Amino acid sequence: MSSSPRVSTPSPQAAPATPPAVTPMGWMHTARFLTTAAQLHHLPEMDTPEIAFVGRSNAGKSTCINTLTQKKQLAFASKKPGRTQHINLFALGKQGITDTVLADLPGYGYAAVAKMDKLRWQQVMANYLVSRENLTGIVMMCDPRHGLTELDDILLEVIRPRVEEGLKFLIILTKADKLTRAEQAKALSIARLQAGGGEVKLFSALKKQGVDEVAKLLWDWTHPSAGTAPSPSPTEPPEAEPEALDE
Ligand SMILES: Nc1nc2c(ncn2[C@@H]2O[C@H](COP(=O)(O)OP(=O)(O)OP(=O)(O)O)[C@@H](O)[C@H]2O)c(=O)[nH]1
Ligand SMILES: [Mg+2]
Repeated sequence: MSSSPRVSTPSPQAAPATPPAVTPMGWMHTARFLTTAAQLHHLPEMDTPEIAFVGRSNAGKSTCINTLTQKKQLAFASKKPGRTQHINLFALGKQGITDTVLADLPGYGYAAVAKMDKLRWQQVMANYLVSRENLTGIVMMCDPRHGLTELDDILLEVIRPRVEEGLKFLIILTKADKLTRAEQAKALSIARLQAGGGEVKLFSALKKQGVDEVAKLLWDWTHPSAGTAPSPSPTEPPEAEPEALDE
């Protein structure tokens, strides 16, 4: 990968203590498009922490990024599965200084994709997850109505050694608005058993459920020296009106 461009940004550890005015949500709102790549060697090498969003096609990865960052068009979201076909990187950080990168990955398990393309993509993703040096955390998006699928389990196996070495891991149960409270509680306890000690959170882009909590967790992952961000207040009103989602 020596031919790849190296994007050099200050290490967050070396940064001065974060001013208290920066909240995880404020930090999320600094998101901007960084680059897109169809293949691994086209990704810029970076030394900033990177968090990858992975999961089945249509699980809600791109919508989750748009909801967290409050930018409706940042990542391409669509009713049609297979919408995201490249690795798309987004930069986070105040004053234009990138301190974290979010990676929106194409989904897997989309039946209409040709077999060879599927295999090629699985290989690209496995290579990315195993070899991306600045990868700090993985967010696995899972529609709790389908549960963790065989491909999710394969991915969990691929990343297990890195998780054991300290890579952060979160399962987000998406589209929680589709479940009753009892179903949400059940889905949460099942996923916790499968997460092998990783975190699990319920999330709804429609109801803005779990948004503050996920933002805070990602902040804590990537700013270990800044201390834990204050927990979001449960009474805090949602930052935006619910939008119409069609799935
Ligand atoms: N009801 C509801 N629908 C959602 C939610 N999140 C996403 N969706 C819908 O689910 C569909 C797929 O969302 P995407 O964000 O494009 O899914 P993706 O995981 O990025 O899909 P690929 O790019 O194909 O891998 C869209 O129609 C979204 O509107 C949610 O929290 N609630
Ligand atoms: Mg997508």
